[in-house]
Amino acid sequence: MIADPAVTPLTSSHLPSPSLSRTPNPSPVSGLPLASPNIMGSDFKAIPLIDISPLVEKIDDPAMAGDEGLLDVVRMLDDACREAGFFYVKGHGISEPLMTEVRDVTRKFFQLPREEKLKIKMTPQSGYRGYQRVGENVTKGKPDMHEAIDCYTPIEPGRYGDLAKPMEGSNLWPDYPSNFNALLENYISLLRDLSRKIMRGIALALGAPLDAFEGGVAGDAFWVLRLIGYPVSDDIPQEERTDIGCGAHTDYGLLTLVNQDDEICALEVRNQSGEWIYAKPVPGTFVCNIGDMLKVWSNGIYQPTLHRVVNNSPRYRVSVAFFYESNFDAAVEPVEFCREKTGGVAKYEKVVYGEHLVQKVLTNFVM
Ligand SMILES: O=C(O)CCC(=O)C(=O)O
Repeated sequence: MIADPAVTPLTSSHLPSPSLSRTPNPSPVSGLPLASPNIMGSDFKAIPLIDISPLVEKIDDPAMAGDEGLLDVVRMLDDACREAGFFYVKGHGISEPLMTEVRDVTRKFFQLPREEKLKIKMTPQSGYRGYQRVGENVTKGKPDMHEAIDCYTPIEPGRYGDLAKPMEGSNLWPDYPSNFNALLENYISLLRDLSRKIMRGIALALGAPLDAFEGGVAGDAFWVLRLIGYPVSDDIPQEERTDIGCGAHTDYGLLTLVNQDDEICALEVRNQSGEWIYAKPVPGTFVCNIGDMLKVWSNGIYQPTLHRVVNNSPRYRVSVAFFYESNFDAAVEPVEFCREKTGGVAKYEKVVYGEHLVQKVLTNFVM
């Protein structure tokens, strides 16, 4: 395990008393805070670590209102979303052996001969699902030094009319490792539920109803899974090499949960001064960050943070990123109560999530 000075565990003793620093809560769940009106963004030097077990255990319980443990988690989520846009979670209920196994099968797949990996090659015909070689993913026009398998919520033909046409289809699963498909399907189902719960906590942190990110916004949340391998630089031919595993970007949806390699420090998050802060591995945690749709919905109260991956280590790095998004056809716009807290004017135009995604996917790959 890597020593971890950049990770600050938050505890309730670090939190201001709601009666001193927060507006009393007018949300439907009494005893929970309403987000304060100051806009996020800071020169954070560390990414907070939050033990979300009270949230995971109680958020679906109708009798949870006023629960102190849950209230603390909600406050910590609020602080983290305002200040860093990133946070680690532990106490999330996904077992560490499962997290490790998911990374292990990913690593085993990437160790296969190229011809084997290309059996599930991503193409426009596959709905942009499947395997992409090092350099095929581009961020802001530059090839990323990673290989990946991209999986998306399956889309039946015609499901969203023309909107989803380029991404229609089912996922391409490799034959080897043989448990890949079953393992990943189970993992996706667990992460969907965990993400729903964290989004309930984020809804409360904003002072919104518990189910604000359900129904027409994310009741049928679209999900994306990227299994990513970052080769050692020396293993990439000189003429193809850049120094960036994944270029600086924000994520498209609501919430991302990254299951990262336990030993390699490579994910970097930019603070307001432009410094890159490491999201060092903390075994057993997910690194979470908020995405573009949450920024639009909250009228910028919570904003996504630029991040990138640079694998300078002499070892191959693996990460598995799960993206929890709005409904594919959701038209996301700043909600009224967030507009009121931020000067009364919508800062962002309405975005149909699926259009945003398709536009990104069509420009993200060179094949
Ligand atoms: O590999 C990682 O740690 C993060 C990957 C990432 O930022 C992404 O796929 O959007």
